[in-house]
Amino acid sequence: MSSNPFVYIIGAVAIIGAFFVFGGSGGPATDAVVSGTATGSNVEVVAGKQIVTIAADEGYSPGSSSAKAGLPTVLRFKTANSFGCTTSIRIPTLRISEDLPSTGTTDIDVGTLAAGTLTGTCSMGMYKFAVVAS
Ligand SMILES: [Cu+2]
Repeated sequence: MSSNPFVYIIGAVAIIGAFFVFGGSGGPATDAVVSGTATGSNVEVVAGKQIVTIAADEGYSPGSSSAKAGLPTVLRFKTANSFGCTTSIRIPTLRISEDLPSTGTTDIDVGTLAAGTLTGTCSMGMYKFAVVAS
């Protein structure tokens, strides 16, 4: 028996909850969707949260992303019929170890991004990705 539907429900509730917290306060310009401002094209800021989208298949694409330091950030991994070891994410400095579905979207919360380079790898340490924050 799979617990996956339950996980999706929890995820959906969390996303909706975050929407209320960040989107429902009637706050200032932080609610705006800002794309491509001093960040890479795979990086966007939605309601104050920075989202770095990385495709995992045969390696990670893009291998290096440019982001802004000081923003709460999630790495959004996308897989589409991916079966290699790239579906197993390791970010040693944050003690993150997470498996991706072979097809789907997985957000990994990396907290508020510090200036510098955040590096992750596949489970074997063979493929790498980096988020360079400044
Ligand atoms: Cu590998």
